[in-house]
Amino acid sequence: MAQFETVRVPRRGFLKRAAAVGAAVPMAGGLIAAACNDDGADAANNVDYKDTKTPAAAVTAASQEEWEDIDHDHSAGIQQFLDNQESPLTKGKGNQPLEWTMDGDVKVFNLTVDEVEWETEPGNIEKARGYNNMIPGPVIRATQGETVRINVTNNLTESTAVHWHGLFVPFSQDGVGGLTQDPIKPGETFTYEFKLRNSGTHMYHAHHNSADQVNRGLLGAFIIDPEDPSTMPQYDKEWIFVVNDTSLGFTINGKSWPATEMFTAKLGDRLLIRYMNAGFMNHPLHLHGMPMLITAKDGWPLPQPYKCDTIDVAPGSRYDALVECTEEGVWVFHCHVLSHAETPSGFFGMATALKVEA
Ligand SMILES: [Cu+2]
Repeated sequence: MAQFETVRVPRRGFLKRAAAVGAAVPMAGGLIAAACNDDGADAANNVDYKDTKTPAAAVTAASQEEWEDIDHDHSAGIQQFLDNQESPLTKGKGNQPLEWTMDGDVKVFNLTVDEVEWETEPGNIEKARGYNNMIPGPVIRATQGETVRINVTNNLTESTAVHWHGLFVPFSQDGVGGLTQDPIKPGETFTYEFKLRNSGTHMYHAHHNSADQVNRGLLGAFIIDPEDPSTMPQYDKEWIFVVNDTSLGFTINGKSWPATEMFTAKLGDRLLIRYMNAGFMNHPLHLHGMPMLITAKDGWPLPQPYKCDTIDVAPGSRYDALVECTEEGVWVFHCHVLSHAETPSGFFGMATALKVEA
């Protein structure tokens, strides 16, 4: 592991960092960073910014870095991020809508649980797990009152089970391996079926060896539109915003800056952000430029919505936030535990932007 006290991040460290981040592997529920110390000089540059001990290290490194290098690296990172919006710098994209078929009145979805090689930032490929080979998993969407059937095929090398996080379901369908069902063994398919009783921003995720399975990618959004649309705010655009940490680094929708996706809205749009956290840590997510109106917590409408510019999303929780896009610009959007989002080399990890254009 890199020794933070002696670390300096020179200009070339900007690219070097990607390799260092890729070297961390989860083990026994914790994190062991194995830097690519192929030679002494490179070892000094291999700062693992994913490590939770980073803040002091970042400050030390900053004080040792030439200010011109800091400026250069910040600009270079922002340029990479902007380039990523024109042409993605990494392979793979999560949160894609999940197709369904109808069997009578039942909406039928198919999920596979897969071992995946997932590129979180340019050149950094992690041994991850994903539903339908993507991180976050595909978005399951249906309307309150519908009955859904979800066929889950386990392609992992270990057992799994799927929990429907936030939904009213019969006990037998709650997806806790060893409690509500036998775990789904490698190669097996298990079918869940239940009626959607409560609307809102929910999730599905592994609930078997879950500290490892969820943290390495087995989580997706489960959006249930209300039967009566007047029970939630009207919106023009929707941004599903899944954060994660530790095993795959600090990510938004499975990607780390500069590979995170910028969201574009038009001036005057009402944007609904649906936050969810698959990680081990709280992430106070901060949008520049405009306030957010928090309208729901864990899928339940708040009796008294409130405005804020930073919303602390705890593991497992969801928030609905409405943004009136009144201010033109490219507004940075990042976790305000700043060690999850910035280093002396500029943004990394949990950072993106909201572009509001005329
Ligand atoms: Cu954070």
